[in-house]
Amino acid sequence: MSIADLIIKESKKKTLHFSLLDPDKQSPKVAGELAKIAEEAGSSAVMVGGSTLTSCKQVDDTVKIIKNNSKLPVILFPSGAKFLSKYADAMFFMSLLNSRNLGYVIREHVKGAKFVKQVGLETISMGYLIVEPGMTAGKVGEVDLVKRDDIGTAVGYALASQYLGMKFFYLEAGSGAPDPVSDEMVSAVKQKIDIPLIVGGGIRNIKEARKKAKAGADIIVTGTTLETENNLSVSLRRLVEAIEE
Ligand code: 1GP
Repeated sequence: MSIADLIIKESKKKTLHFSLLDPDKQSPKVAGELAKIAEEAGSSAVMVGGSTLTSCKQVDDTVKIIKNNSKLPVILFPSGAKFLSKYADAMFFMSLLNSRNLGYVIREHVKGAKFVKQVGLETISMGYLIVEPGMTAGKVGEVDLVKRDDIGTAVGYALASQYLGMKFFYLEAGSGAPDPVSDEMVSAVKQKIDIPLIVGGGIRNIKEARKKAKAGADIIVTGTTLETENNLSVSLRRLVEAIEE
């Protein structure tokens, strides 16, 4: 079974948690240790990516160590064609739908496609939408941010993603956002689409994670908490349990 199909199947049973590791934020060794903790806590996959990467080697080194340290699927979350790794299990073949820069919408994909074919990476198509405040991803991605209360526009992008054949839709507030996307936006999008809804950006505690799960998120992504929590193994396990309920 492909990783995408496995995720879709599992997400029908419970809300899943994905751990995001940015190779620019810690050494590969630390990333490997964090992946092990994430696996033990019940996270379902490790996403690897970030907006400020500088080399493909950074991604390769991080992915290799994560693969050595855990059995979780490693899914690339790439910001460009230069940051792909043959060592990953799959990649989000994602289009940053509200970018003004066509590179993030489709042209980087064209540049990377031959490499993807050559190494046989599983591609998981995903519509990616950045909502205020957007943080670094919003700036680097040259995004026309969707306003926090503009639910109609978010629903339009989500439906357009589904109609274009995307397998997943990701509502993103930006890594480290002071507030995640609103529960109202999550709920309205979830009610309209049939593909799994991923929500991330600014989810830093159990209460917020549970609210997003209740609002309809199928998958919750956290990144910053992995880097900052003192007692990560306990707090992440609690968060995963809270969204599964
Ligand atoms: C970024 O949504 C993810 O793409 C993670 O955000 O770092 O705020 O958890 P945080």
